[in-house]
Formats: sequence, C-alpha cells, structure tokens
Amino acid sequence: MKEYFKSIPNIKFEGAASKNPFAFRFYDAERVILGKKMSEHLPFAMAWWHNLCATGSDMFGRGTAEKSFGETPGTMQHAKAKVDAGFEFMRKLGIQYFCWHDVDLVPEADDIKETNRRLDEISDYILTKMRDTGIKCLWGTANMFSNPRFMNGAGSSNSAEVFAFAAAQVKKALDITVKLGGKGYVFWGGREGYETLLNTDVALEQENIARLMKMAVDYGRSIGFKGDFFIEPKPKEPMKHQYDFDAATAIGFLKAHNLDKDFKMNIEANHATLAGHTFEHELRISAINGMLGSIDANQGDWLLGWDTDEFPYDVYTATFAMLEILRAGGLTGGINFDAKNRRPSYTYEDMFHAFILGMDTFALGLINAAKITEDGRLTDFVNERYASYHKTELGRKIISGNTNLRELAAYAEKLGVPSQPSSGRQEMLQSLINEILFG
Ligand code: XLS
Ligand code: NI
Ligand code: NI
Repeated sequence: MKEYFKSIPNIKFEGAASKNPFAFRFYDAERVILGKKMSEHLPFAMAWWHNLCATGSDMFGRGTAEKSFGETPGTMQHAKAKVDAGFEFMRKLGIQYFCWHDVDLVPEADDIKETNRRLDEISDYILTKMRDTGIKCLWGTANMFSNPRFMNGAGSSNSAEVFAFAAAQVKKALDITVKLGGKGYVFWGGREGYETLLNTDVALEQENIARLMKMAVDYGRSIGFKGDFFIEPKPKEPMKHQYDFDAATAIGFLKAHNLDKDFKMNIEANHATLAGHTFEHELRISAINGMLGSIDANQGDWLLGWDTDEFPYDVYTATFAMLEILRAGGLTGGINFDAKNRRPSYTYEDMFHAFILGMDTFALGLINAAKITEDGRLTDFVNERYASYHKTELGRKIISGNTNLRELAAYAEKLGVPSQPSSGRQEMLQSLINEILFG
C-alpha cells in the first residue's frame, strides 16, 4: 500500500517539555480526566473538504497546496487516493472520526444517477478502510451550495425543480451516512437565505426548508437512521442574510416546525463570532435547550469579517467551550476540525502541524475546564448570586410559578425599595480563572 505521508511518523504524546514538532504536548488519549479518557471527552474528526480537497485557492489566486495524491483530480482514482491518504492521515494522528459532503467524496457528474453510482462505489471502498482501522463516520451532509443550480438556495430555492434536486441529494447523502454508520446528518444552510427582500418570499422559503427537513427525518428514520440531525447555524456568507442565523434562531425555527425532537445543533466557533456571539454563548444556548449535539472546531480572526476557518489556537476560548461541554455532560456528536491551513502553509507537514495544534488546544481546554470544575469556586459563586430564588420564600414562589403580578406588586409596595443586588465581581472572577490556569 502506498504511503502518502512518508516523512511523518505516528504522532504520539510526549508531554509539555517535548521539542518534537511531530508530537502532542497536551493531548494524551489515554489520560483520564474527570473519570473519562481524553479520547472520549474529545471525539476528534477530520473534515474531508478542508483536509483532502482544498488547495488554498481564494478569490485572488489559485491553490498553493498539492492535493492530487498522485492521481488526476476529477477521476475516481483520485477519489480513492484521497480515501487512502485520509485514512493514513487519521491513523497517524489517532483521529477517530471523519465528516464529509457528497461531492468531497467523488467528483460530481453531469447526471445525478452517475454521481450516485460513484458514491456507492467510493462508500464501499471507505467501508473496507473503516473495518481495517476502526475509524468511524461522525456525520455526512449534502453540498447544496457549490453547484450553480443552488444559486438561490436549496430548500429555499425559487425553483421547485432545484428543490427536487436538493431532495435527491439529501436522500443519497442519508443513504451513505447510514451505510457508513454515521452518528449524525448535518444541514448547513449555505445558501438558505437571501440577498434582497425585493425578490424574496421569505415565508415560503422558510416553510420549504422545514418541509425538506421533515422529509429528511421521515426518510432517514425509514431506512434505520437512529442518529441526530444537526443544524449548523451561520448568520451570513455566502448569503447576506442566512435563515439559521445563530443557535437561538435555529432552535426557534425547529420548535416552530415540530422538528426539535430529531434535531440538535452543530455549533461552529467561527460562525458564532460572525453572529456577534462567543463560541461559549452558542454552546450554552444549545445546551440549555437540550440541543447541544456536535461542534465544528475552528476560530476566526477578529480583524477579518469572514469565516477564516483557522485551526483553534486560542486556549481561553477552548477552555470556556470545554467548560460548557462538561457542564452539558458531553456531546452526542464530536469535535470536527472544520478548519484549514493558512494559504502559505501548503505542505503535507503543515497538515499535521495544524491538527497537532488543534488537538493540543482542545486538550488544554479540557485540562483547564476540569481544573475550574474541580476547584468549584466559580459554580459556588454563580449559585450564591442567584440564592434569592432558592433560599427565600419570594424567590421560590417566582420560580415555581406560584405567584402573580398582584401579589408581587403588593410585596414590592410593602418593601418600598429592594435591597441592592450583589456585585457581579467580574474582575475578581477573571483573576480567579487566571489563578486556576496559571497559578
Ligand atoms: C461553512 C460550513 C460548512 C459546514 C458543512 O461555513 O462550516 O463547512 O460545516 O457544510
Ligand atoms: Ni462547519
Ligand atoms: Ni464554516
């Protein structure tokens, strides 16, 4: 069997003092933290598109990275070489899962029947690799944003024929997800939005997206898909207004259309910041609604207003994200590196450096989040801050729903003025975090 990344060894944990660039300093798969192995807390996944397909091309220039893997792009030989290279890559890093779009796996043909035949062929091949390595499918999805037919969206297209093609792609992507034993199926509404209200029937578009999702649930369940459907919210890019703006919007949409039992959120860090939120905000909103499913791990750049999809490097953000994930009792999905190398980092070595960075950053996040959890002072502070709802008769009446405006108004009048709420102590708490992390 051809080895694609010959110069790169299996990446092992060597500890913080290691100077080896091809080793983990913090990610130690077997280390037990809060009763679970790091590898169970951190079900890492490789994104087929960024890692095996993207060459670093952008609006201003063509690719810098060579991803032909010795075959001609656009052929099934190339598709198979990507499978071989991808599995070697994941095995060398100890990555347990992968995620894909239909058109990442095979070149799209002019005729959908031929594309589907290619998907059957490649998924047979992927299955043999999965059996050999034990690596699993985290989720699959249909790319309903690259082909020009989706210029106005997929479920939200103005064209019923395009809607039918979207349905056909979702059906096939679900077939392949089930065949590969995927834990989830993702809807990222790439072009499900609009540019101008002047030409858009927003109500019909949103209802049609819900119809497509409902059909996906019905079909998926009918072929034995037991996993979660995920919505991956994003506020903009490529469209000006995207309907799944953020977690709160997507959750409201799912509830309005009775889809909330089958769907959870797939939260992407860079999408959170594009929506004007922190990553941890989106995780918290999902978790408190019982819908924290999976994450797309990456980070944006505060100076750039788009989805730069950088590998996670910011340890504070990873710490607060892992704190939310621990509080929620873990993810039903996993941690998919929807991230790409910077364009000038174009070699095979850089692909490994990027994953080492991302995996070590999340390992640090987990280690730190466990320390904050075990320390307990943060939780105690928050509990104490809301004590008036738990420790007084008035508070208990309010949160159990056993009072009304008349009774509360009478209470307020008797009181005259409320006592001062306690200080938020933000700066003290930030110092506390630094003490736990670096003390
Ligand atoms: C794009 C999205 C996309 C989804 C999968 O911004 O992050 O990559 O994760 O379609
Ligand atoms: Ni994503
Ligand atoms: Ni994204």
